[in-house]
Amino acid sequence: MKKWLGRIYTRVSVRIFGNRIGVVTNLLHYLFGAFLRSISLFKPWNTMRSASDKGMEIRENGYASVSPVLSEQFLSALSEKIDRLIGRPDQVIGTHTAGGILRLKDSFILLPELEVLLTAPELLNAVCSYFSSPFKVYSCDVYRTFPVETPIVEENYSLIWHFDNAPHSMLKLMVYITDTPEDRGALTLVPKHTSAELKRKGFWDRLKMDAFRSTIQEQARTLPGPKGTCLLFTPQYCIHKATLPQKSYRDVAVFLLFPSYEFSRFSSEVRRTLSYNFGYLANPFSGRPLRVGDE
Ligand SMILES: O=C(O)CCC(=O)C(=O)O
Repeated sequence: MKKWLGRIYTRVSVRIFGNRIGVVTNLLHYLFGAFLRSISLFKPWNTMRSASDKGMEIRENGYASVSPVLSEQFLSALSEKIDRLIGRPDQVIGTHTAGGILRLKDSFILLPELEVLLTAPELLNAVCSYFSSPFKVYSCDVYRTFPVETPIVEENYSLIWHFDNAPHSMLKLMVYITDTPEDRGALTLVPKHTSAELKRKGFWDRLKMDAFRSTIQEQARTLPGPKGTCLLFTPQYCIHKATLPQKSYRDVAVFLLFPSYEFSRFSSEVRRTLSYNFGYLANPFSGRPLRVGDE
């Protein structure tokens, strides 16, 4: 009985909201959007709308790629530092190595220079144009994926095609810290329009995808790029998956972004909070996170 009710709830919620994060959380995010739109009448944000056509691209396709925004020197130094930190067993969550993933603990505390990425003008323009408002950073996550002969998907469910279960307004920023050609773990996704069609036809549960597999594989796009490439995408609208590199490894920094009436400021306390926020922003008014922890 409980299982049945769960299934009905999923079907109805995915049909209405496109996710299953709960009615109250969805309504809070829609209300917050309306609040931002109403106060934008008194703030000069609408000038941002035409500032970047990347915002338009994200709206239309569900994703956009912004070319490396930082110097080669900065990116190499960052990459070497991450490599050193990931080499320290006390600094990583190593429990999912059978899934080909190692997550850095305290990412934004140890890597305050990541702020430079978030404040690069090309990115600011693209994100503000997408949201038509300033934005706040909800979380920061730095991880490495690496080859595993037979990965255990239960240790890394990102390896299976999926939608993220997240509020409509969330935007994900993934920055390649290492050069990421197709065979080194580039992200793969299905553009928003086709993904929406598959969601309408019933694709939601990543463990029940057989009927959708061939369309997903036909329509999927792999997004390679040199280090510093910034992928902005809406994982709740685009079916996507991780692919382990065939050789070497891939490091990324991932930030979850939400529209806001002001930009985040990154004090050491804020960087600590962002390093431990996981899931999604549960309440955009209070800033309450869904989950706090190491992963
Ligand atoms: O690491 C990747 O390439 C994709 C990760 C993923 O599935 C996600 O961010 O939801």
